[in-house]
Amino acid sequence: MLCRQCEETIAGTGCTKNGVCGKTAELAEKQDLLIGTLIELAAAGCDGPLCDALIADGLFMTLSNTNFDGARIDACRAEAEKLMGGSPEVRCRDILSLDSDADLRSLKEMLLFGLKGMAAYYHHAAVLGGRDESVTAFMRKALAALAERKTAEELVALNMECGRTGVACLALLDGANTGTYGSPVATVVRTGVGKNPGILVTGHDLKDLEQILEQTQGTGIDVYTHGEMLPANAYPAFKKYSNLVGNYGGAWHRQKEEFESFNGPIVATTNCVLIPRDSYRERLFTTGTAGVAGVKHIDAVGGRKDFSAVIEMAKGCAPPVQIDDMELTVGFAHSQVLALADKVVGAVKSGAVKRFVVMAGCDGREKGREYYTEFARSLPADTVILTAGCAKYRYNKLGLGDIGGIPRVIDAGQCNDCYSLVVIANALAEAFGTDINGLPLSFNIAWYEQKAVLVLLALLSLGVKDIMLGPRLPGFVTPGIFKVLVDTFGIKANGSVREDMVTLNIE
Ligand code: FSO
Ligand code: SF4
Repeated sequence: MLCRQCEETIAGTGCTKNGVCGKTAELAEKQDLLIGTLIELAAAGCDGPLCDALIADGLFMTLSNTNFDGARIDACRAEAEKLMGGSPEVRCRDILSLDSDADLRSLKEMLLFGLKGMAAYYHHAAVLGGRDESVTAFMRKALAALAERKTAEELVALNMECGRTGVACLALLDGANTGTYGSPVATVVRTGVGKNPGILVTGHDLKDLEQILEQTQGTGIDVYTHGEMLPANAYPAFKKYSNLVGNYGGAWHRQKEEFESFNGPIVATTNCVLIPRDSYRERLFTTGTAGVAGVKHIDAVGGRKDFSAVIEMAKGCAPPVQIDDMELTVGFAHSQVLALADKVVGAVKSGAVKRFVVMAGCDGREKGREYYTEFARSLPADTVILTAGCAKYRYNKLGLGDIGGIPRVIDAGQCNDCYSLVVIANALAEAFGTDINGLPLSFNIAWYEQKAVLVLLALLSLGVKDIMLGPRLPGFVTPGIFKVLVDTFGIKANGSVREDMVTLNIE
């Protein structure tokens, strides 16, 4: 196997025997075959709703920490073959190394990983009825392009188009989320626990949470969010459920300890799910594109999912063990921040807020990621952090306070809500008569998996310069391509806290 799609790839260059994530060589082979089949499907000119859904879901299933169930990967590939009317000549690895030139391969991998991120966002929008033919047409076109010989210029152009289409896809998802559940409002979420047994819902799928809340009402079972589901507490549509009692735990990589101490069943709706310990394996359920071999999976039937087995299990479980008891403020998506626009602009004009730092992205388990905690803690008191994604768990419990009522950590939501940060940055730029690069705004992005690759391409396509990327550079980016990123966009690799602060010009 050779997989180097995430930040934790071995030695920063590639997992070749087993993945750090737990992916085996056998599963990697199945995922490669699935990707190859999707490429063949796109190259064969397949389109239409069935084809689009299969491409989006198939790509999503191969995203890091999403699906560890080889049988479901195979089933998805079989569906694609059926759509094509037979088994294609699958050449995924050959396709990516069609050009022996390492830089061309690097650009193709960047495109493929950006597509995986786009597929995840598109899947979430589609679940709520969102559709955009320009996004699915681009996914088909770009997949097909992976099977063709392309020049570096053509591949750079495709990557930029991937970023632009990514912005459209994020906007589609934003519209689907807010159109279905309302615009998030500032909300204080408790992290302590009650005395009832609970169900823990992790991942990003809001519709799954909605169905669990509906089906759990009146059963005496409490529902808690975990990881990337925390921002769901801020949606008006979920506030009517008194059985949604708070958030338990932190980012995905701490799930093995947290799922153990939760005591009740856990529903993993998407990435990042990890291969479970035996201590909670029986209590873990997956749904949607998520999967782990040997773990119970709940499928939708006619759009509805039956969570009764989860609820029945919860009734016989002990309540969760408390691991902390704090209050977190969430819900600062674009509409809530724009409602405070006068206050924010006034604070910048008066000098009360000197700089914003976008610290969106992913968290990860490496010790070096403590850097982000230290970075947030070391920021001057007149600096405001704009965040989205599970990267926030590195600093959202530090109690960084507020500046005249403006929280110093403005949490726009999931990584799926990065569009909010674009809207907020554009609104600030308009208020100050400049462009995004002219604002007192720095970017220090933490990446882990392929949604972050798409967000990076989206930011580059918007012309954002001088992004700090870390904690390590992607293993799939060759020195030659990194030079292009540095020369064209001023991208910076992470370094020590001190150096970064100087580079970001915030001291
Ligand atoms: Fe995190 Fe995982 Fe949302 Fe990612 S839970 S790391 S960008 O897959 O999805 O932020
Ligand atoms: Fe390695 Fe990441 Fe690929 Fe898993 S997803 S095999 S950790 S590069």
